[in-house]
Amino acid sequence: PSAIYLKDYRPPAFLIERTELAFDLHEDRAIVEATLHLRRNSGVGAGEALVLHGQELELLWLALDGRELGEGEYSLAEDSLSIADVPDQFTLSSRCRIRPQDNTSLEGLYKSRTMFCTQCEAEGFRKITWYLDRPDVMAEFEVSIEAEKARYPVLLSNGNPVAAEDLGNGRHRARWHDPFPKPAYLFALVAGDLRSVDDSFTTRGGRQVSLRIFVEEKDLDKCDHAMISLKKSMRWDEEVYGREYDLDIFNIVAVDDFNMGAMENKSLNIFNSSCVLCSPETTTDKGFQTVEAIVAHEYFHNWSGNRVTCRDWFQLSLKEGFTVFRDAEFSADMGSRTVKRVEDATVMRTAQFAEDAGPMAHPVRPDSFIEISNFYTLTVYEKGAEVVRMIHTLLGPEAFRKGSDLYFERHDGQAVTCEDFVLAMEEASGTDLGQFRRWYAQAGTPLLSVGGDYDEDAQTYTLSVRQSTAPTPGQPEKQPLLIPLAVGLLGDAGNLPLQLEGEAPNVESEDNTHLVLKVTEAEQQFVFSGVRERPVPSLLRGFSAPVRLEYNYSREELCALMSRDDDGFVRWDAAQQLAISVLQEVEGQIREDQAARVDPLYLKACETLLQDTSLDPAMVAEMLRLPGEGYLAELAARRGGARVESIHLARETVLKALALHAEATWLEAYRRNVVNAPYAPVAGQIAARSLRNLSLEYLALAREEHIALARAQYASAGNMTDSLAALRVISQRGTDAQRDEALDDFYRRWQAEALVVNQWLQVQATVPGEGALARVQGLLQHEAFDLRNPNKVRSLVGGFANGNPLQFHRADGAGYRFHGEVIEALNTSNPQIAARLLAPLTRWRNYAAPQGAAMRTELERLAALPKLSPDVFEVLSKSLV
Ligand code: DPP
Ligand code: ZN
Repeated sequence: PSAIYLKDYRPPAFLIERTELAFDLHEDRAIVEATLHLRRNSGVGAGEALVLHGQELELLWLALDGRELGEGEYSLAEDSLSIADVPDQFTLSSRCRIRPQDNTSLEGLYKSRTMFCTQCEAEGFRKITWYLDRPDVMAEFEVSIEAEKARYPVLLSNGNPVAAEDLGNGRHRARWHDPFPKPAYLFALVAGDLRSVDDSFTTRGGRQVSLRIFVEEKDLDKCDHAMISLKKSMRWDEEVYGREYDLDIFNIVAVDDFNMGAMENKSLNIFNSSCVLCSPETTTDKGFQTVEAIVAHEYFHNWSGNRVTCRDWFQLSLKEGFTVFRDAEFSADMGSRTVKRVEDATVMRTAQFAEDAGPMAHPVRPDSFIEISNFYTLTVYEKGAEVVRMIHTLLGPEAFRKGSDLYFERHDGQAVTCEDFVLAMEEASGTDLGQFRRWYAQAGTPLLSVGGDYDEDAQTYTLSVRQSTAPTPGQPEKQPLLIPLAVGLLGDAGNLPLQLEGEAPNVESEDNTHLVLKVTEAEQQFVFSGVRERPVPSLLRGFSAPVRLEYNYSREELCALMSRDDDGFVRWDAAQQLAISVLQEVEGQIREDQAARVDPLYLKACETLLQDTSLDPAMVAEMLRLPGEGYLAELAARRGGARVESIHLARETVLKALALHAEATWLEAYRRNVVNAPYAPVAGQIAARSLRNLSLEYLALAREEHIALARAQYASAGNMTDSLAALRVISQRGTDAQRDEALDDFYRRWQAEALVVNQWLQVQATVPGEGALARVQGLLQHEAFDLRNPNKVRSLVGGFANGNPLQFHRADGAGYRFHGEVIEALNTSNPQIAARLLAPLTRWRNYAAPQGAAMRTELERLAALPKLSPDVFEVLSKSLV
């Protein structure tokens, strides 16, 4: 496999105006007839041959303008079909045989349980028929689907239904027409025995849109939340972005076997069932929030993705970064803005920064790739969203809205680039984003090192800021970025008014205590005047840029920020920094065989926080949740290599100290935060459950007797959030007998609910102790497990690698070997999932001996296997450089 480069982009030599597809679906084959109305793209590659993409297609027949082509008139190569001599305008018809029932890659047309469905992004359409499978070729689609009526009563595709016919022989046919020209990656087809929940939405412009969520009959009672979320999203996009829906139909289908979360196919969104089905009995609060966010995300793609799409796959963040930003703002408006921001910042700092620091590091707009499926990453999605958020911060909400209006208006119906987005933002706002553009091109996480200096006589406070970005693969030299650094200055009685020396009075925020500094140089100073007392700087407020920030805070200063700053993110971040400094200190003591001592200042600060009932319990929970072992390992990597055992011991020690120190307060928080109202996934209830269940975790650590609380909660829980939280505590902290009893009971109760069973698999993957690997290996054979189902693989195998650090990183390397063997199997059946599972092993450089070396050994073993998929090959080869 070889890399392709952004710099080699060329417009397509041919365009497709209309695409007619006829599917004939059978149990052992599907026959696909395609008629493509093609023409040369004027001015591009005159006289060039037509080259179509195709994979695993059995070509049965090919005709040009109705005349069948003989074997000498076209040439078939691996993954392409070329015809040398074609007119300027013509139709090309083909008939192919494909085998959906054997398609385990879950790209193209495949079977999930009893239904046919498709996943075409990014390059799955070429597994359906010969085509120009690139996003800058947009066609109007006419689709006919024929199938057995009894097994597949529902036949769906994009756009509007135009006909339904009974064919008399037990088969039937439906025809669909999508009036909006679209790239092939947005094509979708579904055939199955499905029921629907129906609703409707009237757009601001008066269009009546019929909304349907299609599921298997048994799941009909799990669609309400997705439907409510869809209607909220449609309204929100009208209100916040002025975007209305553009067809009379919007369909969602739930599918069990799905590589991604969901897919925004025009008017026929296909969802991983885990991202659409919800009920209080079977779904956690987190699950409800995920469904709301993903339904919104896919809906928002109708404008940011479908109406305006990407020119090429290097521009993926054009639609994904922008759409993640849109869904994050939507979620913030629907729930708690600060909690959402903290959650997103956590994902950035724990997972995206790790990606940026690893062998797969790439810019938000990558400049090369081997397999595009490997670039549906946290960098393209989440960092891409942070880049859009920074534009929003720099321009302000009104100018940003003008920019998005201009972008949608100017590029409606086009396939465009990240540059087009930035240009629209620049033009509409009159802001120069010249230097800012580097965020799209430069990989790696910038480091901001900040120092503060108070001059009491002059009453000035000077912030000295240095920025740097470490080299990443292929980018040894880095340039300074434009970084919006939101700051405040905390005084004894609250946040101080801010006045930058030599600047007009700060009127940006109502109370003048918040300012966005524009850091543009490698080194820069900002001087505040009229500062009457020595302040504690409140930095990177609201996580204003996706950077690492270093400031040498004392623990007292962190306590001050944590308890009194008026920025919720900074308060949370101060609690995290304090926890990290305590954890690192304890780890040092453990490594030097000293008695571990947890700083009482930290314990006291946490207890005070927990006692303050005026605070949002959700924020208190986030602040008292210790950073995970994976993140601590990532931090340790920069300090000489992570040692999993001492990190684990240190974290357990601090957890236990905090549990014991505040035991009575935890108990009080546990009792106080009980929810008596009927379950609803609303911010107030979610917050209470979150703090209550965190309290339960600490209590179980403080004293064995408190396991009884978990067992009582498990026995009486009326919703999955409380039930699963109790099950986790029992599994992690209870005796073997208690754990086995609870796990068995849970399975007996929920074995008919696949999504709940996935949670059960994940809980088992994280059970501590020597027996963990054998347990996980055993579960691979369990009736509830299926290697072909990505959700199950993620729950069990991903759950073990990411959620059981001590056992995954066993010193004998058996955890890695197990992991590698699963990847080996998936390399053949589902390369996308195989490549994704490699991520934990790619971090081998972060770990001290013996783990680091053993991880590398496993990667080398995999790299030597014959027949690696391009997906797996790319990750392995980049990781082993
Ligand atoms: N389905 C994926 C998403 O919505 C890819 N477009 O992000
Ligand atoms: Zn998306």
